[in-house]
Amino acid sequence: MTTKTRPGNGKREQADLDVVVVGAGFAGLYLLHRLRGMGYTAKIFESADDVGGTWYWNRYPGARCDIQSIDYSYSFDADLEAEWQWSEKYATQPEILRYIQHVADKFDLRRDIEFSTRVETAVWDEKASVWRLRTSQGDTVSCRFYVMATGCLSAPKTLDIAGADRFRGATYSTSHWPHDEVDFTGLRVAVIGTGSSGIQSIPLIAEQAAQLTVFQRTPNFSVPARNGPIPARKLSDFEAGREAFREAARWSLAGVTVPISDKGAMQVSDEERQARYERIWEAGDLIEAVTIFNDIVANPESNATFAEFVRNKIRAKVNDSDVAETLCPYDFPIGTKRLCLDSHYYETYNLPHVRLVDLRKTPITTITETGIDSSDESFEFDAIVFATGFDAMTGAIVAVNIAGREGVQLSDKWADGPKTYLGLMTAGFPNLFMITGPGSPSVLSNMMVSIEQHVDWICDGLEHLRHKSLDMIEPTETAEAGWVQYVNDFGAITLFPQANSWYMGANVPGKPRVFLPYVGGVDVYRTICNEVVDNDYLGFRCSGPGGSRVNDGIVRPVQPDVTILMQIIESLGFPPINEMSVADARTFDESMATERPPGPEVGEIVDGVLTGAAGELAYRLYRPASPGPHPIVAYFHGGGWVLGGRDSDDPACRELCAQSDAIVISCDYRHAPENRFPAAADDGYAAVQWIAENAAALDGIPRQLAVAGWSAGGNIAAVVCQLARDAGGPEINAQLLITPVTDSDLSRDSYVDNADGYVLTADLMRWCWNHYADPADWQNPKAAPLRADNLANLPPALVVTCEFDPLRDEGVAYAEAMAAAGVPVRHLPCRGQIHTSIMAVDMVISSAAARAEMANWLRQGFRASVAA
Ligand code: N01
Repeated sequence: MTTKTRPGNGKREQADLDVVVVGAGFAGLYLLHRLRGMGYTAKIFESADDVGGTWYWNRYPGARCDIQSIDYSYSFDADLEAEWQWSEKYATQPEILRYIQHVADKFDLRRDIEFSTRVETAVWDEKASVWRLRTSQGDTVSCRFYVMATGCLSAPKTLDIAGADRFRGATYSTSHWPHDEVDFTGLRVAVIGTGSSGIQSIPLIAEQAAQLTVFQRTPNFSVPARNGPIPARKLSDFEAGREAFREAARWSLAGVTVPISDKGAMQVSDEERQARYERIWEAGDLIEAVTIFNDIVANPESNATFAEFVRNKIRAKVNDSDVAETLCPYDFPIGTKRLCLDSHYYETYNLPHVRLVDLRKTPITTITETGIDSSDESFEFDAIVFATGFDAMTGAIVAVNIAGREGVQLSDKWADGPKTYLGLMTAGFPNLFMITGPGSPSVLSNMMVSIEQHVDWICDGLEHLRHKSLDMIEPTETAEAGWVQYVNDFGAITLFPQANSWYMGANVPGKPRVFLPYVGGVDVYRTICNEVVDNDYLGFRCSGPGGSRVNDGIVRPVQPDVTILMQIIESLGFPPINEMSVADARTFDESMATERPPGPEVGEIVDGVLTGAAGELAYRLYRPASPGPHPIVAYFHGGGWVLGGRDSDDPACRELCAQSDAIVISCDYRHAPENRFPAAADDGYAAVQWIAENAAALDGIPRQLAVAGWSAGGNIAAVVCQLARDAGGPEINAQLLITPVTDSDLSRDSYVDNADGYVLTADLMRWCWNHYADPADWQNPKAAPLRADNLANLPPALVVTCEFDPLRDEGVAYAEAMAAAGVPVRHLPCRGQIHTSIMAVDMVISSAAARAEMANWLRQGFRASVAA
């Protein structure tokens, strides 16, 4: 193929094609159709000799989709939808392939597909601003845009079993099954691998084989598919309004409309939990299985109940109890490896000619000319079936030698794990798109919905460029790093990272262990992708004859579970607290405290009364379960000196007690506006004096005393340390200041940047300050401890700040000022957290590590003070 120079543009070369697409599966075909419709010249290169992608190759017996047929089909063409009828709930591979072939025929797609041709190298030519490709046929072709539509599960994992090439009998791979029918009748057959492919094929191979031996390394969870006719309800929903049905799927969690529970598994009675599990066992739908409760893949306790339910089903189905136990998975949470859907898989092990070999007990030592040797037995076989899986999500992409700017190889850039922006593009590789790439919902969704969304997004992007006379688009490094972080953060608040799954790259030796897909759901993901566009392609740099521009930024800098918390709060539609009367604000604040998880158990909780600066004050004491005596932490609640109390911070105090192994005494203090400055500070100091004097009576360790507080409570804790220093006691070992108020300057950057939108607003802080103190007192170090002349000789401090908090900068300033005065200070900045999320025990998982660190710091501080 030749290259031409674009008329009227001496600088940029006219490419042979506007777009080259790799892969003629569902993604490539729809993309080709769209591109043609938009008037682009486009071609697909496909290594197979026909369309189909994964459904072309995976022809093993029993191969079916595990998403229901109606959902797993294109939505872009009403005629196509109307004319195609699926015959079963879960279509077989041949039927799906017929559907894809029908689509190729209907839209006359084959004429722009070069079959039996691989793209071997793709090199970005910076000067000409084109991609230069070389194919397995020796052709070269240039294109402006290059799209990898190569599928997530298309590159088979390299066989990592010794002697695999020695076997003289027939070998088969589920992922590259012969086109001619394979007949196992009368044969001794081995199957290695018990993932979805193994679990689907084993019952059918067993029907033919004289002997079937299954080599299992890791058992998997599988639920019955209950295949049959398309469920009547689903069919009628679909027929009643196809577009509405599709639109609902596009805005659903997994690209399939199933009811999503708003309850966690532990929030219902044992009977209801069991009943729900039984219901989904009958339903035969893997999306429903993991959404029957909203925390199956997030809460270990909930997960364990479902896992045990499935294990009991396995035990009930398999006659031999040892075999049943071998089939029971224990070493990963259910749902964190793709749940399998089967037809009579477990029952197959009741057949007399089927045997299960547990490779955990007797690993394969080698494959031989005639069979398989395990550590304690030699097996003879006529045929071996490898169902050993894929180099998922990245394998097919890096299989092409892709070189971006300055010749950087994509495989090198991704050596420590894939880095993408939105799973669609990667920095340094302009005009290279991936469909359902790593960092997008892809394999955690109905692929058809995700494919269509990506194709549409890419096509809209190309239109945008054309409209603006631009021809180059690429994510910025900042945007990409932010997205990679966000995808990891989302993975980290689930149980997925606990499994050695292909989602984690853990099935391929040497592959970096990184959570590959985006777990936040297709609905949230679609919102984000749209937001990027609406914000003028946030995170992208674009250039071309129409100019160049960079719109740098991070699309989701807040932790995913914090965002969910903020959305819940927003959805409640309450007016801002600072627009409420104090009485209403307190009622509201108290009502919020009743609707949350209680926090962990502690040894004992006792309410009592201590002596404040102007009378008695209530306190709540949390005692660890371990034998006393214990060090004591005097804790001051948040609430802007106006709101809050022992109840508001109760879960946080329980957790602090349980994790620090110290007594935590949550002390009341007089509230403003009834008792204005310095009442709260004076009460705080008096409370600490009282605690110090009564430490032994409280079964605390005398002189093992720390102060802690959150927000305005952090302000009181900081002030108490200064007062104690100046008054010569009591001795305080440590101060834990959690997002503390330390100053009255409301003009710092963090006040401006986070003035609104992160629950604690600048207006609310102003409301608190106004209630607490006269402006004349705002500079007083007893109100604004940062303003103290002397910050030396204060107790060692841990200052916790949150990224999206108006109080962030004053916390940082206080930490720096104390450090400059010689105080041992640790600053713990909490990325992606807001003022309230840091204390949301059992609601915000992403802040748990920070709280554990605070408790640990206290624990170590107490230990160090004992040693000293
Ligand atoms: O692959 P897998 P798969 N020695 O990786 C074992 C989709 N899919 O092709 O877990 C011994 O799940 C390996 O053991 P272990 C679906 O998303 C969908 O079955 O590594 N054993 C495991 O048991 C699915 O999740 C459908 O210890 C070895 C098995 O091989 C994904 O594709 C159908 C081994 C591989 O399981 C992948 O499924 C089919 C070794 N050296 C696939 N190496 C449907 O739509 C690997 N194993 C229904």
